[in-house]
Amino acid sequence: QHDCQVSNIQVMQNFDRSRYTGRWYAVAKKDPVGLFLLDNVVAQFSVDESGKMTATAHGRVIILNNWEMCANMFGTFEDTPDPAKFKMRYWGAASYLQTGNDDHWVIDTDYDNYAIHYSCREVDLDGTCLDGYSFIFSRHPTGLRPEDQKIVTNKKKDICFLGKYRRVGHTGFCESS
Ligand code: FEN
Repeated sequence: QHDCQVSNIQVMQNFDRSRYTGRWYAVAKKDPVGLFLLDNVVAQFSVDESGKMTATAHGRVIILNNWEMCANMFGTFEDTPDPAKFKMRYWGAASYLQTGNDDHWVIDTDYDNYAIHYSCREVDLDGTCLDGYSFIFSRHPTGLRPEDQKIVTNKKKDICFLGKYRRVGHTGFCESS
């Protein structure tokens, strides 16, 4: 299970997208190569009348000239044969924000407290992830409950990102937008 092959990574069984809707606070993240969200990351997932999943996210970024901005991002999800694996197209409300099309996998969640997200952008020749990112989400802005911490640590190990996360601070920077 710890061969770090992207193709062997276990995702959430019987993922229920409707239970996943609503607000999630990022409490930790593993960054990809390149531009990303710095902190104050909050995501909001929705499922529309046709069952399609969409999401918005905001987070603090620092653009040229050291300007602090709140990046408002949008994502639409394309289903795959695995209910916990999606393709996510994303873009920003502002034109300077990068757009992309990433994998979006839900590794584990209890829907009410924690969720572990994973995205590998580039798989190496040996099958491990060369460039990827991951969010640890909590329903609580204050962080993970102690009883969820060991589950999350084990999952970080399973996806071979243990030790690569940084805590995501919430200062209220993006709360006004
Ligand atoms: C996710 C789940 C909910 C929906 C979405 C998510 C992903 C968001 C991503 C954001 C990327 C941000 C970028 C910022 C940027 C998974 C939370 C959508 C993938 C790429 C800068 C910084 C500095 C600059 C220009 C742009 O472009 N930042 O000068």
